[in-house]
Amino acid sequence: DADVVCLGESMVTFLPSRPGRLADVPSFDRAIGGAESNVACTLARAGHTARWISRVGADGFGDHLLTAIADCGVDVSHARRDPLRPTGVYFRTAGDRGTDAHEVAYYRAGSAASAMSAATMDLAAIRAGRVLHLSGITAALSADCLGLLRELTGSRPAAGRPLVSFDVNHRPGLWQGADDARVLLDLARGADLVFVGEDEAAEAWGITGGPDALRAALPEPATLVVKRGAAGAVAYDSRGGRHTEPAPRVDVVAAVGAGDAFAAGYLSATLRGLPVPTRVRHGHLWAAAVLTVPGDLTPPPSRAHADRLAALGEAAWG
Ligand code: KDG
Repeated sequence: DADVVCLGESMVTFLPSRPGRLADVPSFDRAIGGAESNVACTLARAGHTARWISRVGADGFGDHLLTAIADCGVDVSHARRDPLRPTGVYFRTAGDRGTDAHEVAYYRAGSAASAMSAATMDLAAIRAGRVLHLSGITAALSADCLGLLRELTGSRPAAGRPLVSFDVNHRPGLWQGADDARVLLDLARGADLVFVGEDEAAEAWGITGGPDALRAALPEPATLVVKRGAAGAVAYDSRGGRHTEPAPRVDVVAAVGAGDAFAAGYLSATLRGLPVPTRVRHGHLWAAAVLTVPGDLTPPPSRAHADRLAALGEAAWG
């Protein structure tokens, strides 16, 4: 079975041919997007076995997504086609260099993936990996998708159950006044490993007291990783450990996808049994690779290269 199963909607993404407001951009180039498939693709490119589970329409965009994700080496055999609902798409602007400021326009309401539910998905296939990676984006797609996430995050650790990894991925544009704060906090409480950005936590939950305040609000997940952008990350482990790891300095081209790469790097090191601080360093290194390219996805550093960089002394970091 797979090392990691990633479940969530992927979309055909339209990236602008030049910077500017969505209203002014004359043309777009096609790419693929989707936080969970980004994690699956990045892990597969690093030699892990990764399965992506979702639904796409029986349309050309669905064909494109399945092909592009499979081309990364991901097992897409459990992704299903929905003959009645379309593949989601989204458009975004490039953002200002070095910032994450960009406009996003989603066309995904009523998409094939938004109809995923606990009753209609193959839960055994979803739980068949060593790690199950989920994100808060899925919770915002529909009541059925939220029910599916609740089912997958609700069970206590038991033999044979995958480690449940949850990236909060708060997307304000998808929630539209729904109860995002409570829903995302509840889901995070049911996961074993949680990734959250410090800014994101302030925006979603109004928690502004820094990493320790977040751990106080989220004591349940065995591991909580609080990402602080250029300031690095703090990981809290199940034994009361608190690990602060600075991030390498990079010249940021585009921030989109960096969180997914961070999760993938962290999970890769977790699967390899490396210690928590090294997992965070791998997260930083894989994120750095994506931060320096315009798209969401780029191959991660080789294992040998990442291991060498992760082993450098404190002075080389931050
Ligand atoms: O993490 C990058 C994602 O935000 C992007 O690929 C699109 O999944 C996406 C979303 O729903 O915003």
